[in-house]
Amino acid sequence: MYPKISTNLIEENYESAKEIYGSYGIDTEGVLEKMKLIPISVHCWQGDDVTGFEPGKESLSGGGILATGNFPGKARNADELRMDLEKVFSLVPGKHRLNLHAIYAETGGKQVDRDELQPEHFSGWIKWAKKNKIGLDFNPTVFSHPLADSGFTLSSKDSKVRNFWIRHVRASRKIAMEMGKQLKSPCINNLWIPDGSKDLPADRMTPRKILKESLDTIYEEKLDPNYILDSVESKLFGIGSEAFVVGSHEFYMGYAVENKLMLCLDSGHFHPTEDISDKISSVLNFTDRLLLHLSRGVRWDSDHVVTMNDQILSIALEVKRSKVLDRVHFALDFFDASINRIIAWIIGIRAALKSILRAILEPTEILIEVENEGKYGERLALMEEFKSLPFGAVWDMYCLQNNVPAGSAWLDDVEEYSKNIILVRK
Ligand code: RNT
Ligand code: ZN
Repeated sequence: MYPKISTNLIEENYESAKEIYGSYGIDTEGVLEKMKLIPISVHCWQGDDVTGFEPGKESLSGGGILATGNFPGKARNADELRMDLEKVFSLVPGKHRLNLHAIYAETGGKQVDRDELQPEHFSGWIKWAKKNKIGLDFNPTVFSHPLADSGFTLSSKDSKVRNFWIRHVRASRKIAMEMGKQLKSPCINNLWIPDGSKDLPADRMTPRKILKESLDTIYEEKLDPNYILDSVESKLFGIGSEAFVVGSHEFYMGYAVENKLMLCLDSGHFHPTEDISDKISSVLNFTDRLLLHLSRGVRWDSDHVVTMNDQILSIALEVKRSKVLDRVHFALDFFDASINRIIAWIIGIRAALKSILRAILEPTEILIEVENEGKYGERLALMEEFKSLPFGAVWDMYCLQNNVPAGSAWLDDVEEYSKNIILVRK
């Protein structure tokens, strides 16, 4: 049994936190209301180590990404994955979204290649999303497939390979559009491809020209932004693409700006000391919206579970300070197979939400005021003091209002679920 915080204590603590924040001009009630409008796009792939349900596939392969660990009980089919997700959603405050990949299609055991996928293969997910009143986001899966084995997909010099992937991404846009239409909430269709090479290429220009042409073919069809929002995700390197990645940051930044697409910044896709928080106010001067993949790289793009670390906090603070909460979409992207997958999910979602809440609670106006007066010592002093404001008491209230356990009590729920459901899976 993990300690439970009593409702009385939560209310008492909240009242004093409200007063302290109030003295800095922050209205905690308003902040709690605002939190209700911020969805996190929860990635389905933490539930099965990015395996998906294609008949005969047992694990993720290729693409330069890797899920390590062998914790028992990963979801083996869509029903199990949905059940696990329901558990997860029941233990985090707020209303969120689910982010699917094309490999999570339900084809009734039939082999349907990726370029033939249709919205009907996702009708189970759409039905489930309707029932649970959540929105869906989507991703074409351009890895874990024989036609991705060469390390090149949309930038391949082989037209057979390239055209297959063009057809797949186009099919994905149709699926995403249907999701957005049926759920009455625009579906973000995010494209990430693994293309690149292990060692120094002699020609970097040709693959990038080919990728640009493939993208032009994919996005030439204009689709209704009320249903679908297209985004493109860059990367610095991957396993097996250490020397060269075709879809680099500059490449997609240029492409997104020129073609009015959304850019996706993954917090694990830059140099290990490079922080994506500083990019937010730059990118949003040139694009309408921004998708963020929150992840935690440990020495490399290792996709560790998101925690409330400096990186995630500064991302949240930048979004708040730049007043762009309505133009930024928060999504999660990690896959840890070494610990209980339900716990991994919940840690990441709660950490992201806590960071966002803590950022919204920051008395930013005061910082800007002293900054404008040139009082830089005071600015730094206040930033330090604000770190120990009682955001935890507001977080507990947010949990209470949303009927989910505050503190660590959610672990008891997961333990029960794991014992009865997860650990009995073979
Ligand atoms: C890979 C990208 C990409 C994937 C998911 C599974 O480095 O981050 O977003 O993690 O699409
Ligand atoms: Zn990502």
